[in-house]
Amino acid sequence: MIPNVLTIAGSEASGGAGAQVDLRTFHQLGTVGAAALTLIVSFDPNDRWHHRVHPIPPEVTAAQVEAALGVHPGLDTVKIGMLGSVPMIEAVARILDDHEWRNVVVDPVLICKGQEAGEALDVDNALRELILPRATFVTPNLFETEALSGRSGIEDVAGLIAAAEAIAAQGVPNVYAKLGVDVPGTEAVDVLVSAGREPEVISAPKFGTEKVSGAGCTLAAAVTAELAKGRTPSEAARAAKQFTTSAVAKRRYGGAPFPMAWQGEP
Ligand code: PXL
Repeated sequence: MIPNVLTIAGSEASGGAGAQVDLRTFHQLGTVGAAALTLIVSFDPNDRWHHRVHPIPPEVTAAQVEAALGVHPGLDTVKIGMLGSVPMIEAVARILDDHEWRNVVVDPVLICKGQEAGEALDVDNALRELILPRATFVTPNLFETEALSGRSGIEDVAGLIAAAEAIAAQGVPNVYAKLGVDVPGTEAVDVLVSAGREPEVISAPKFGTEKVSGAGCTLAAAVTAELAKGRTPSEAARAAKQFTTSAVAKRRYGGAPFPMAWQGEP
């Protein structure tokens, strides 16, 4: 049986991030993807690639989830991507409560260029209060790790583990935190903190020094697919790291100043 998986995420029209990346990753890793959209992002090529964010009404997102669950009754693995607003976060918390999910993978996307800082703070608090306690696996980048743990100035793996443990202490069974490309060194270093296990350091060589659009979405979607296939959190994390490293190595350049991760064949 090929497992079904669902992403609840934003659309990014160029295909370099969000639901488009999730669906490609799900497909590439042998799962059948469904997608419920939360918002629509259109970069503005005439205004420094500013993200124009168009929200979708939360009840429309809930209707999409209802449709996906109706078609795929065994669906029990979901990835949560960019939610963008407090009402959407509240609606997704209800969606998470109204169905029995085995795996809830949360990519805690806090801000995207173009959002107001005040709005981002509200989203940060609502994610922490309403989504984190319902997650089985979260995948914060460095900025999100600092925001969700309340610790700033993380610059090495020890600091990353301590912050991931602080997030885990908020009731998340698996926290996969990423130092990212901006921290000096030749390796892209991540950590997995899972309840009842020693922290694991998962690292791979960096390919270049620039940020690659969709790398974070790829990682979280790959974890989602691997968990749906029955892998343990540690196995899923390692497989996802390998898949994401490969997608970054195969990145594609176009008219934007940043490349996008590519999950398919070269
Ligand atoms: O990479 C974060 C992200 C997630 N989801 C959507 C996005 C972005 C960044 O551009 O547009 C829809």
